[in-house]
Amino acid sequence: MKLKQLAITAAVALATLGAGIAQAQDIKPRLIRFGYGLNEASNQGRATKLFAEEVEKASGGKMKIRAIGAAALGSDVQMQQALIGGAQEMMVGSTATLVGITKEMAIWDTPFLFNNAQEADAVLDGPVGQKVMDKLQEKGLVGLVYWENGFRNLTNNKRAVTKLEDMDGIKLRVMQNNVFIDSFKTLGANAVPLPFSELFTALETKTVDGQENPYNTILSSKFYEVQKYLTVTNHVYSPWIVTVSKKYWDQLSKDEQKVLMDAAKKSRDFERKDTRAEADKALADLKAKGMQINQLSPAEANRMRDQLTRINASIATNVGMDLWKETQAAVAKARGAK
Ligand code: TK8
Repeated sequence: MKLKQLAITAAVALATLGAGIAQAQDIKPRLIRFGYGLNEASNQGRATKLFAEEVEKASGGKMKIRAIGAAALGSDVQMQQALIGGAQEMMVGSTATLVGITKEMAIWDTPFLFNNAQEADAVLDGPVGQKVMDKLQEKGLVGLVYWENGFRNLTNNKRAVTKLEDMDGIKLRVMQNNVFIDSFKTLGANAVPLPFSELFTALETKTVDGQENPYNTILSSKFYEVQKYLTVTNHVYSPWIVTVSKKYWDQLSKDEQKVLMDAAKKSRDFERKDTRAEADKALADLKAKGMQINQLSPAEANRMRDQLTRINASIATNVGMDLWKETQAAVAKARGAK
C-alpha cells in the first residue's frame, strides 16, 4: 500500500515536471536577431523598431525581435553569410550588396532605372520584384519585402561637382559590386569598394574623398561632419531588402511565417512614408549643417546620364536579357499608368 502510494506520488510528480517543461518551452519566446547597418536614429532603425513591435504584438509575445543596428553584427555581406549559415535569423540591407550571392539583384543598380518612387514601388512590389527576390531562396535566404533606401546623391570633400570633368580623380567609396565600380569609373572617379560600416572612418581619415547615398543616410550617419560638397545627382534608386535565414524560416510554422510576413509589409509601408517625409526636408537640414549643395545644370545632368547608361548593356548581360526586358516593360507600364 505504502509502496503503491509512493509510486503514484512519484508518477504524479514526474508528470507535473514534464508538463512544466513543456509549458516553459511554449512560453519561451522565439528570439530573432535582426541586424542592420545604420544607426538606431535613422529611417532603417525606426522601421526596424516598428517591425519588432508588430511581430511581438501579432505573436502575443511568442516571437521577439532583438534589433541590432550600426553594423554591430557585421557589414551587410557578413550578416548575409551569417543568415545563410543559420547563425543569425534576419537582417535588412542593400540589394546591391547581395549581387555576389544572387547576380539578378544587379538589376536594381541600373542607373536612372526609376524616375520616381512610385515607379520603384510598382516594379519592386510587382512580379519582377518578386521574381528577383525569389532567386535568393536557392542561396539560403528568404526575401520578405523591399524597403526604400532611396535615390542616391554624391558627396565629396574635394570640390563642388558641377560638370562631368569634376569627377576626375575623386577617390569615391562605392558599394561592393561591379555595377557601382563600373558606373563611377565611367564617370572618371577612382572607385573604391568598401563596406558601409567602414565608410565614416574612411571619410574622416581621408582614405576616400567622397561617397554616394540618399539624403537620409547622409543625415543619419552624420556624413555632413566629414563632407563639404553635395551634388544632387539622383543617379540610382537603391532598395533595401528584408531577409530571413532560410534555415530558420523552414523551422517556423506557417502561422509564425505569416506573423513575420505581415509585420514586414507593415514595416515597408511605414518605412517608405517615413523615408520620403524625411528626404523632403533633408536638403534644408544638410544645408543648415554646413554642406554646400549644388544642382547639376540640365545639360550636365544629361552628359552624366549618357555616360552612365553605357553600362546598361553589361548589366543586361549579367542579369540575363529576359529579366532586363521584363524590367524595362514593367517600368514602361508603371510610367504609362500615371
Ligand atoms: C547599410 C548599407 C547602406 C548602403 C551603402 O548597411 O552601403 O552605401 O546605401 O544603406 O546597405
